[in-house]
Amino acid sequence: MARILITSALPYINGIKHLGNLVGSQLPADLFARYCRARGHEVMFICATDEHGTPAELAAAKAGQPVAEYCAEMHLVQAELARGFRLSFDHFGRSSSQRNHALTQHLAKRLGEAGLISQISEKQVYSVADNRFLPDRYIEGTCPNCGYERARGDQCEECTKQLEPTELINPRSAISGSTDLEVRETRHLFLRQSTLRETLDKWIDSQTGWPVLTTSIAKKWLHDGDGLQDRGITRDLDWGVPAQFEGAPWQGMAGKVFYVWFDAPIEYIAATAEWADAQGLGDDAWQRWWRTDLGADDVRYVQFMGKDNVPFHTLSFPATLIGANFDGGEPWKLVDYIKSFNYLNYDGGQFSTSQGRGVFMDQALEILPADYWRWWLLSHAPENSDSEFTWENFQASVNKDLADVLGNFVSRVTKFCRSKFGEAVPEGGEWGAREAALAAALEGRLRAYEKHMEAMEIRKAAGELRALWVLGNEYLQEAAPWASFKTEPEQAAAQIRLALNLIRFYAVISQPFIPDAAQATMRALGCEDWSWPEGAEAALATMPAGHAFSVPEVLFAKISDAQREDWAAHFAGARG
Ligand code: B3M
Ligand code: ZN
Repeated sequence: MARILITSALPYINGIKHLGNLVGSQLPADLFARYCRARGHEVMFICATDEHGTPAELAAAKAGQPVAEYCAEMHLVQAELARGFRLSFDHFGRSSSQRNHALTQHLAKRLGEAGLISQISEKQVYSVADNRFLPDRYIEGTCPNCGYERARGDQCEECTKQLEPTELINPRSAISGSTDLEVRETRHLFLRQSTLRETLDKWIDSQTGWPVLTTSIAKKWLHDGDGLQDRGITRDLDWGVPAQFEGAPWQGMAGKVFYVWFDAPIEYIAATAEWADAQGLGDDAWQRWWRTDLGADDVRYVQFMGKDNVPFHTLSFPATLIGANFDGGEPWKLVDYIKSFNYLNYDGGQFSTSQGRGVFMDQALEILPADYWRWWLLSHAPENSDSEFTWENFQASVNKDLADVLGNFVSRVTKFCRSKFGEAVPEGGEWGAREAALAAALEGRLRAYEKHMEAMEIRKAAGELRALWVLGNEYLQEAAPWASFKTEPEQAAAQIRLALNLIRFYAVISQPFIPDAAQATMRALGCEDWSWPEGAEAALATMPAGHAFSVPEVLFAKISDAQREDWAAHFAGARG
């Protein structure tokens, strides 16, 4: 049994997330967390809403609400949707929590004491029309790196480059659209990342087996151009973690807050402390996950995120944690593996929050249960390249994989048994060569499935799972218990006994992908034994003859052409 710490990138508070956001971090993280728990590991699975910075302020202003109130409400909305998608967080925290305020200031102080923070008077974009500085997302313009026209002041979404607002070409205010902008002086704290360049480079080189997508992005920003730059970690904003606080090793930061990307990853740790608080546990309960001197040395830490988040997780956040350990400071747990994703596109274009394009989490659950979405999204996860959601593809996958293959198997076997033997596992008969061959085939594929799940190769894992479901259907077709029943009822009984146990086997191994269907199946089977199959043969004898069951409701309904056309038309425009 291992100890596995899993974090998903924190969804911004600025509205309901679309399916592209979901499949880029929270959902695959949940798949992995569920799998690790099913294998008996001790798991801590953490997520939170990312509540600071310009995304939060802009969204609150648009909603006409005070930002604190907006965040509190939107956190509840996002938490409810996470539950709807069955995201099994141990804790879903808030980056605006007291815990995160305290920890962010504490780490900043450590960095300051280690000489890794400097105060720099810098030029910032000031909007005359808006009467304020325009940090980060308050400013938009053309990316100097790739030419994308809607780059934001802190990062270009297109090429992932981290930017300074003053670098944008043709800048405009995101508040008023005004181009009447000036550059004015303001003082800020800078994290001296450049001094950590070699340390970070060596650390990344020492990580084995990271996905190419992750390392290539990190290496690019370490070495391209002038290399890793020092980053401003404070902003002229009201909402956030105050940069001037009691015991701070600097002066002059009153009225400023830390940059959202400085405090957001720290919330991974703070949210674990929030979890401990909520459980009524002491600090040692969360520290054993995060401090290698306090028990976290045997923890494996895995992060999930979209590719645009990679620079912050391979460079900025490690810089914070490594820096906090300077001069015999505090040894914080660094990430062991970063699983990053490309983008999911929507029907020939991009999902877009700002333009309301695509299917959003609330809308998805209004039309179909979570499992349908989980299965499609995970089996089409944008791992090696961008992938695309189309309604045709969605309909085809659901109807074929879930309804025709898995659902049909469950329904045929349970109904046949009810009509011929009654609602209990039948007795009599023995396995023949066909059953032994099936068990061997299942075992081979199960081991492949485990291997892909452990490696977080999600599409490959989904492919193996589908193949496992197909094996059952093929077996049923060939064994044809409805025919053998007439001449050799004992043989049919043995076949159905195996098939009923195979349904349980499917429920247990499919649970990380489709938890609701797995639960419903186990309930119908009257079985509470969720133990992971060690060997297929033994697993197929879990429920003995005489074990009572009932026929479950239809597990997956097919999507009709009319429904598909309806949804495609309904979601074609922007969200209202
Ligand atoms: N909220 C960005 C995003 O959702 C950001 C992630 C923070 S992870 C610490 O893409
Ligand atoms: Zn760019």
